[in-house]
Amino acid sequence: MKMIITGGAGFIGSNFVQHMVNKYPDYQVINLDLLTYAGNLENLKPVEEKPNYKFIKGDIADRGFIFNLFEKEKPDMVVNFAAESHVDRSIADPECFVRTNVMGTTTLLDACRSYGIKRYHQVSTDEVYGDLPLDRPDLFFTEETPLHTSSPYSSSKASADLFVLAYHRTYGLPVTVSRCSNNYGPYHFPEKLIPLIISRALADEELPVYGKGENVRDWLHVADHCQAIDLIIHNGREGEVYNIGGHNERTNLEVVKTILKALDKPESLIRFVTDRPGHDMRYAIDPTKIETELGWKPRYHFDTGIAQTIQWYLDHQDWWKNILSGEYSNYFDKMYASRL
Ligand code: NAD
Ligand code: TDX
Repeated sequence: MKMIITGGAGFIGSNFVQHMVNKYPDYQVINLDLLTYAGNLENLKPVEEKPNYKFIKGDIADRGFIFNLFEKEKPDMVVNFAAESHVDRSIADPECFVRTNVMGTTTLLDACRSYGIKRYHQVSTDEVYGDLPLDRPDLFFTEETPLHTSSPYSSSKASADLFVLAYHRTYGLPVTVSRCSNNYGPYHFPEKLIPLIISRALADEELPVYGKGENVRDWLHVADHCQAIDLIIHNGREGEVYNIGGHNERTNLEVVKTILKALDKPESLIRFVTDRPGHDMRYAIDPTKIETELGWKPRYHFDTGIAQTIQWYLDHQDWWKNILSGEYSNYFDKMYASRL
């Protein structure tokens, strides 16, 4: 089995590459990543010497490059993690979200059509369903929930999902799609809420909480996401969408306070700032389909998972301090200037 995993130098992709390389020594894993600001080969250190692992730098939206690569490698499977992934960046500058998330996906799909594929898997997000109201805790996203996006990011992801499913119906391409809730865990880029709060709290810096901090996210440990994708690519039915989530809903304020408590830092660091435009109120996944069809169950409860994650950031300060001192160093001042 030869797999191309795109976006394998990012947060979830690098966790998935490590999972596959270690679990399936007889699979050949090719990590294809453009190494944007979010891609980091440090994330692959634990597997970079393994004989079943190879890294290739390239752009999923570069048609000539992708077709040459498929002709040469003839992959059996493609798992597409590559994306622009940060909602705030999509609000500031939507265009590259269309290029990578939509055109990158259609380029990969066209290469799969031309060269043949046993399985194309699209890593999507619960954000394609829009949001749920805070006063209806009985409501959850199922695979039948209509797509109803809020941000340029989620719109680009929903668009990609529609192309993937259209290529199944129109051309019979063997595809699957997974829509997961918010991930947390090792190698999470420090622009996202949890690592941003951990790294800033450790430096006794102000912690920006959008609006009143009452928005709810359904947190899943990245290892549980990887295990779910492993099950879907091997046992999932072609043409199907699978939601992934573990019923770990928390308000943003609860998450921030949990981190402060674990780090023994004062809540006075919290600063309520101007809200994200179009900010989704609540995400909550109904995972019944993947649990009953594929026997998936998350291993991590948020309380233990977040404690382990905080410890990982304490043990790997060089990893995130390197990022904070590099190309990313001006990001906070630029992005938050109008909010603070
Ligand atoms: P990330 O931003 O950490 O990583 C994205 C990776 O894609 C980076 O390594 C980057 O270099 C690479 N990349 C970007 N543009 C590329 C291009 N044109 N060609 C090749 N590589 C390119 O993102 P993440 O948080 O790991 O998310 C991975 C996937 O999972 C995304 O598709 C995202 O939509 C989805 N997802 C994320 C979450 C979450 O909570 N982070 C939840 C559900 C779904
Ligand atoms: O500084 C902040 N302050 C704040 O209050 C940041 C960065 C975020 N927030 C809020 C916004 C959200 O309600 O915290 C929540 C989580 O924000 P993000 O970490 O930016 O994640 P979110 O917007 O929920 O999207 C994430 O989950 C779904 C990923 O980034 C997406 O790629 C994934 O599809």
